[in-house]
Amino acid sequence: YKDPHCTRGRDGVVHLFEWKWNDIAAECKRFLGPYGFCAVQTSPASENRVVTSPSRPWWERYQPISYKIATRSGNEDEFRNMVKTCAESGVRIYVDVVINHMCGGGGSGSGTGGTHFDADTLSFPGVPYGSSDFNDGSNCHSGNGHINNYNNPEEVRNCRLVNLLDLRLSKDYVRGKVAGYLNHLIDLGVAGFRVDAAKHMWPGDIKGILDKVKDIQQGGRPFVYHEVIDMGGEAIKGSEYLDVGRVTNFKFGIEVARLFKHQNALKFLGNWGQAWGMEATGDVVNFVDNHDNQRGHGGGGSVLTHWDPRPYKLATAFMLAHPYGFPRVMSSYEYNRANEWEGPPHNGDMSTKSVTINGMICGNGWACEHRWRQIYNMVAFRNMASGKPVSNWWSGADYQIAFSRGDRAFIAFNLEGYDLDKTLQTGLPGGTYCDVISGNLENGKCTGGSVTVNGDGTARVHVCNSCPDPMIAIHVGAKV
Ligand code: LAG
Ligand code: CA
Repeated sequence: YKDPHCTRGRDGVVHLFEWKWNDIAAECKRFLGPYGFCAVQTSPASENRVVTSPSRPWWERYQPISYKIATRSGNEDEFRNMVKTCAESGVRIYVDVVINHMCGGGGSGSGTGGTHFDADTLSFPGVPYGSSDFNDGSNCHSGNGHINNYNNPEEVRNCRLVNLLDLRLSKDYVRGKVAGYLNHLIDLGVAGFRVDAAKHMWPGDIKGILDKVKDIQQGGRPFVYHEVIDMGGEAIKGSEYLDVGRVTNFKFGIEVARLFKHQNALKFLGNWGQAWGMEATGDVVNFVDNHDNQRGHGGGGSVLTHWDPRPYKLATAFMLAHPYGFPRVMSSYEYNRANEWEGPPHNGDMSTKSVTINGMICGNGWACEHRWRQIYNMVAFRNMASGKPVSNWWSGADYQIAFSRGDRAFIAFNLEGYDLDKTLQTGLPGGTYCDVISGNLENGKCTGGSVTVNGDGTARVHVCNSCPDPMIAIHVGAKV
């Protein structure tokens, strides 16, 4: 379950949060394929509750009504076409799967696919699930049916998370229905799953489900990564899930936020990885922020987001430059930050707006961090450096570091209050390289800065401090 199944020479997944299936298809073809991304993480594909108060929040997609593929992102035909188009561009699809629960308790109505439900009687005819398919009553002993105590694993896994109707995954019937949904997605060509709310499910139940899941069409087990919010200090540990996949590494974003906000010295990054209390490189999916914690949900905490572009680009570039873990790039939309619940950019009828492209930049309120030069060029850097360890580690002052990836790539950061101007060993063959942070290699010329590497691999490295992006990055794929 730990292999992301990237096609040759690719690495990293981008979360195209709330994008429509048709827009993802177009993006695979025109951008993600050509620029070397391995995969896309989609928003949940299963039919969800239509929440009207507040009006169509992003989080309604975490309230399943059935396993029919019918959401604001599109229908099954559009989904199938997306997977096919992305595959033709060499890009995999991982789906965010919500299998711990159905919708919130109370009320009835129909979902985004028109399927009826009754959350008072625990009736979901679209699956179908009835009251005996939920943990309420017999399995949850918290008193009020909710999770009150995060130090009690029984409660965390058998009671209602924010009042969401908790599925009885110990039951073979329920496991079979969930596995049926995952197998349907595999039939549609997906290569992996981001498992929502995994902390709220027993690892043994997850194994029981995955045992019923088939191999992916590309061959092998699906890539499975579990959302386990473990920042230390709670009863449930991410390490409990490593037999059934990787875990989302929440410590990563917390630590890089401190580093790139000048609260912890960059020079300590010399042993970045497991020595920092994080899981092994093959066990994690790393991210600077995700759709939850960028708006204070899902563990919250102090993370960098696209709203603070300068440190955000530095932290994301570091994530992509360093070989530790499998990286996930966030791609957000803009909204009124006073209303963190706001759904994606929408038309008058609440349908999601399409992503428009003006040159390299997205319009219609889509932030598209993955199209920022400092980010997409670092995906290329990572692909070029694949398999090469960190070498030539250098740290000068507290907030000045540089390292190579073998003889393939080199990066330097300077968060001190003065320029970095030093001769350093880059490990690269002699020649002139474009700094892919300040520009691109176009028609044999650098549109931004460049670095001249001498025959012995040394180069005079100049990194400004007050410029927009106080880092430089060079690699063998952008040599003049
Ligand atoms: C997660 N982790 O295990 C996510 O980190 C978390 O953000 C998800 O909740 C949760 N799993 C369920 O998939 C999100 C929103 C919640 C929202 C929930 C269901 O963060 O705010 O809850 O999705 O839509 C909302 C209301 C609650 C209400 C609940 C049920 O905010 O007040 O009780 O719906 O009606
Ligand atoms: Ca549960």
